Amino acid sequence: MGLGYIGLPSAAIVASKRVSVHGFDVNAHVVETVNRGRIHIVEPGLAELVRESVSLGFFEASVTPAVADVHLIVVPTPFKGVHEPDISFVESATRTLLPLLKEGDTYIIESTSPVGTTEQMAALIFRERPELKGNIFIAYCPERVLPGNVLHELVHNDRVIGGFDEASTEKAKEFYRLFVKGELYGTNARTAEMCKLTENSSRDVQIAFANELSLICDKAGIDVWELIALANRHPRVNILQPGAGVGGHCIAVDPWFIVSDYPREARLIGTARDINNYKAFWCAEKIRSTMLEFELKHGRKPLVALMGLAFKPNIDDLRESPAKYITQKVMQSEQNNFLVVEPNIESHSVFKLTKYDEAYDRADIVAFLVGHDVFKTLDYREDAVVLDFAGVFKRVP
Ligand code: SAJ
Repeated sequence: MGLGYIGLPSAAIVASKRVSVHGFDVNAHVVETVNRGRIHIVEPGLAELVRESVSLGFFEASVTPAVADVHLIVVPTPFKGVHEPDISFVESATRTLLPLLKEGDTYIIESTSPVGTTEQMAALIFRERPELKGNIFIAYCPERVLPGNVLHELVHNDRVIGGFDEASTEKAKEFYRLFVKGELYGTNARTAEMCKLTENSSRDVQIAFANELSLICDKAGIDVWELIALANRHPRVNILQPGAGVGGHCIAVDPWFIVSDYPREARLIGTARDINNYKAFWCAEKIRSTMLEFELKHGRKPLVALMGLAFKPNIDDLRESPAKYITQKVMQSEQNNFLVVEPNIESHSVFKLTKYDEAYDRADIVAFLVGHDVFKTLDYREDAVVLDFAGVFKRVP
């Protein structure tokens, strides 16, 4: 249920094991695309896998759900209100499925979910279909794949499987053994839900530490990249990299699910979110103040290159991107005098894109917002003001 960034690759991988897969999605365009053996998202290797499994007859999609033995819920869990988790898609997928559930079925939620969601869905199922109590298997098993490396990680990552009861854990493990080569670790549903939120919060907190250091170093006149590289030579220190902020629809979102439910306790997690959001704001302010300094010094407005729009290096995904936020913010009052660059996409509906090398050569001020590999091929320009938020020119010992 749900043929998005995780549902579609999961469906294709299971189908590649010659298991019949029925993909359900509410979006008719997605269903039509998949049934033609095509894909609607960008992910290396996925197009071939979907084409093959559809043409061999093991994978078909539809806007209506089907009777099956195993049901995977892989729908989005966005925000509502002020950073509150919205599980309405999980609930509506479950309600759609309700009339089709039968004795012996396995129902698994993979969507990132606040603690207690699986118990809530179990209660919903048993309320509407009381005869299924004790007769179906219910589990939570979070996806943990990295966009850009999804097909490899779906197979090779270890999985945490939290059953509603022990029999459910075992039954869900049986399903994942079909295609997972990593270890399968059993636990209860609440722990598995919290485990997913913990993984992404842990990364967020660690990046916030690096971003905080970058602000301190800017004031102290210290090269943060060199500092972190040197500190990491300590055998028990491993600091992540600062950047223009934290983006994507996972790490910038999931920690709020903990903060929202446990606001008094989750102080570090909430503060990390604030620091990482603030970093993007700070970068925008830094670009603006550098532009003003330039104008005062040279008596004319500078030409500014904004290098990168994606939410992280070497991808074409702009969702929740701090680079895009910074670009919008600095171009709010005037659109002239900016060259916007994103080498991983052809065009953009709002920004006119300039080739990265041309923008770099022409600009008076160059702000690196994303550390794309192609930017690292450029020679450092001594005659321009370079704001290297992404560590493109970092020289590490
Ligand atoms: N970032 C930094 N500094 C770093 C590392 C990352 O600023 O040292 C930034 C990136 O530029 C990006 C953001 O953090 O803006 C997130 O990027 P990411 O590569 O850390 O993670 P995602 O969002 O692509 O995928 C994460 C992964 N989670 C963890 O690594 C704990 C992935 O395994 C999850 O499956 C995915 O979230 C998800 O779907 O939840």
